[in-house]
Amino acid sequence: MESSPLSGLISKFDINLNIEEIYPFGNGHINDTYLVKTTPAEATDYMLQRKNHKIFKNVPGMMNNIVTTTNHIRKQLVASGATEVERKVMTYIASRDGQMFVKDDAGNFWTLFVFIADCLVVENIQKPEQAFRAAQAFGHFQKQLADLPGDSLIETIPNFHNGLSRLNDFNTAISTDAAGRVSDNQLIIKKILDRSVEMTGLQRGLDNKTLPLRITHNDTKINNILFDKDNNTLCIIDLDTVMPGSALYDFGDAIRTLGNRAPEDEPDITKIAFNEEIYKAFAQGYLSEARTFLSPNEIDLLPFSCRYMAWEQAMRFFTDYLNGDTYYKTDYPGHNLVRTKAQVRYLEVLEEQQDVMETIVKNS
Ligand code: GN1
Ligand code: MG
Repeated sequence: MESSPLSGLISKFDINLNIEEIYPFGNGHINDTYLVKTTPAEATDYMLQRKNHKIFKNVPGMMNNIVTTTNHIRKQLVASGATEVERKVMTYIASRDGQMFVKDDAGNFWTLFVFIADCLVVENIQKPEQAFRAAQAFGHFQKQLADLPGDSLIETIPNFHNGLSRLNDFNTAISTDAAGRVSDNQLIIKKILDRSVEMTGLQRGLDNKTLPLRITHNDTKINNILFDKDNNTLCIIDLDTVMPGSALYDFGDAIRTLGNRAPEDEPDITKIAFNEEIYKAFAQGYLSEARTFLSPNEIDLLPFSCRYMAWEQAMRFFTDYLNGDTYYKTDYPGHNLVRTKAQVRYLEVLEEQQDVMETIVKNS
């Protein structure tokens, strides 16, 4: 058994493990994640995660959201006679004192959950079939949570996808200009502001209730789905932001990464291009699950939601850049600026594709 500060932390969870090795895992922008390898080789491995409590200011509330939703999904899986339930929904381990986290001496919150073995995380889908299945999985996830009362969950990050509030933060970052980066980037600022009236329409729709509030994932990047080796979807992961939101956020955020032939931080913006085939497969897969509960208005707005999420993400990356890179982990100086430019370019590409995207949704 390895002895380290991390194994000391793990011993505070209500489970006895023979730890072989603990090492950093994955590439999230917010939390720190470790794989906890155990012996014997066939024993279940675990993931240890330090939650970023500067971003998630109410970790107990967030963990309550996660446990409420995973228990709800688990019950449905069991009731429907599903096999291998522990591979289809995340399982969190409580601490020995009955909390869903362990707090260390420095005030950090740690969580422990079952590692789902023999699965793949995909960073960039190329096969339409995979996109279809990913979309079904996200649509199914929303459906599974449709009968969970929204008031049982808190807003993990208040106003997370609220375009009016994000725009406000962006304007504040511009007027504060904390890192002295405004003057060099007037064109980006203009491109974002030029679209603000159209884009904030989504939030106004939620505020005046022409768009319904549902329980949504809110971070449907493609790397938040686990696939098995036969390309079947297993499980939706990264549940930190599961909370009340719009179904449009989930559709749009998935296309933000999936519909783009280049990564979200592609430095060469000439490589940013729309993947129509993948978009079509995704729209068909999503609607195969979600058509039963979406309103006609929501369905009409699916293509718009992709532009919205690219706009919002451009603004979030750029706000962080202007603030001096305090939110997202960055790999090099200027990373947030590169990300912003890539998102703005992708937004323009989506605008060029608007008619194509609308026709595909109408025919799906
Ligand atoms: C963050 O940590 P990660 O990569 O799952 C962010 C998402 C952004 C994403 C951009 C809590 O997600 O909202 O879309 O980076 N999560 C949070 O890549 O802010
Ligand atoms: Mg993630």
